[in-house]
Amino acid sequence: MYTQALNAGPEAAERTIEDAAILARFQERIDAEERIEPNDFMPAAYRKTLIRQISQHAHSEIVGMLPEGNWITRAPSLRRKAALLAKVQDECGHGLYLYAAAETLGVSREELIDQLLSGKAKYSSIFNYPTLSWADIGAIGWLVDGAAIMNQIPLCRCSYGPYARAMIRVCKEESFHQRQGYEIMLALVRGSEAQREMAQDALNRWWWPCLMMFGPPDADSRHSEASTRWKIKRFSNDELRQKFVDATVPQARYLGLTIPDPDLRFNEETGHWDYGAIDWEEFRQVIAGNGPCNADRMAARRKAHEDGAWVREAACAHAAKSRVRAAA
Ligand code: BYC
Repeated sequence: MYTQALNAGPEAAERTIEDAAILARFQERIDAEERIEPNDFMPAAYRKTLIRQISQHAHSEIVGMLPEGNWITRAPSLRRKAALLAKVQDECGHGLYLYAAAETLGVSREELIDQLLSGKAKYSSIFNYPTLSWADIGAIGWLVDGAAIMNQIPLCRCSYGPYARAMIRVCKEESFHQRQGYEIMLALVRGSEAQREMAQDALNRWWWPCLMMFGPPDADSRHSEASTRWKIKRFSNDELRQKFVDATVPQARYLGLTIPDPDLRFNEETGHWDYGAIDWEEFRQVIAGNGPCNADRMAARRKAHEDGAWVREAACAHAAKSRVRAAA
């Protein structure tokens, strides 16, 4: 790079060397585990990848309210309804912290919402599957929130301050969600034969999509190299997937349920559970918009946005009035 710059003339060379020094200083800060804050220098690519990941994460939390929200009116008891309501509200709160964290990078909330509603932005593949029975609410809490915790605990140490701090509270709440899900599963497996079968059926349907939540295999993960160098990611997609499998197999055994993978076996040499091949074509189809519920999820979000237009207008009118009063 330096030779190239020198060939381009002394001024360009000086600029390039200066830029390289600034970039090297940024990387030194990352390597020294310093937190990067909104007003600090950051390379454009670092900003871009954070906006991408944080906004996808925020969209996932918001779209993630839909599969479970579907069961609030059908929860089997008042206690279950209260817990599910609280969980779904927590997911909404997570979405809002995350949009606020993304806004610190210079992108507006409107832009982010437009990207989601126009289908340009991704959200987690897992929320494009249907919730067919009450056991699915147990399976989501146990497995989906369990996978989310595995992915998000390391994000509490992410190099970008506002994202890392948001993750601390999110993880505490996800931990309650995971327990409430596991407790639903426990009640079902201790119930009638039909309830046990319902729990097994939910595990059968959610297991593989949960493994896909961690993203493509490391060899196909296009953002991993840079995100790891910048300490946004602390573990690779495959490492986190393995940690999730290792943690979840004993939990399934305790429930007396069978993980739907004939190739699952404990590997004495590695000390990990080996699992079977993931259907990556299904994953590609789901993130391309062709999953079982993609169209429904987007239609629900668009309708909610349209129905909420009057709230945004009223809030803007109120804010404008307050500004006029403050200026008078
Ligand atoms: N679904 O290079 P890669 C929750 C995309 S919410 C869809 O490995 P990266 C909860 C990826 O975006 C859980 N897309 O990417 C809420 C990229 O596409 P683009 C959400 C996926 O970023 C309610 C491409 O594939 N959690 O917990 O290094 C109720 C290549 O991937 C998925 C987060 O968002 C997927 N599963 O790694 C209950 C956590 N996987 O952008 C629970 C934060 C990958 O190039 N995010 N893609 O078009 C992350 O940690 C990382 O973004 C990922 C992917 C591990 C997901």
